[in-house]
Amino acid sequence: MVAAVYTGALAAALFATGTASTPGFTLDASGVFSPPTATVASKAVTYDQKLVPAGALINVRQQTGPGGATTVELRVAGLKAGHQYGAHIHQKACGAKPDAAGKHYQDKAGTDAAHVNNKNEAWLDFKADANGIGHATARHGWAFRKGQAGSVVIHSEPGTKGARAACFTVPFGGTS
Ligand SMILES: [Cu+2]
Repeated sequence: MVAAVYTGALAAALFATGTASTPGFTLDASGVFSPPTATVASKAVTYDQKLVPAGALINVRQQTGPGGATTVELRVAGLKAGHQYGAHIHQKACGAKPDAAGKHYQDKAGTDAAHVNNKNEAWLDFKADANGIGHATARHGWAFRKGQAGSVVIHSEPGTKGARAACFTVPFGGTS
């Protein structure tokens, strides 16, 4: 009993130290896809309704620990059953045009193979199941730079070749 109380106090002290240097961050964002022509603008925009129909659902969760390690979870529903999608975190918010989201978020910026991969970028490729439900998780030892990760873009195929089928604006939190 005494030992348990002592351990708890120690853990609280360690946590407080971590919080002071690099605060942790959590986010839970959900959206319903609609075309960019919708009267009421949505944070979730579909550019290809064959792959991401209007009314499909998306949920994105971010958890960044006090040390900066970051986990992002993606869940989608209402997509094309059995289809293989690509998905990445992009730099900017979504817009009426697919290009609005800008480039992939990168931990270390660059354009060669050493930079364009799922270790230096946050990829969330997934396959929709028979019910059109998909999920993916990306874990990294690094945190986003504040204000530089703004959306999840869903692509027509896995990897980096697919067209932009849909986009969800997410204000990912990070360090400055
Ligand atoms: Cu992308």
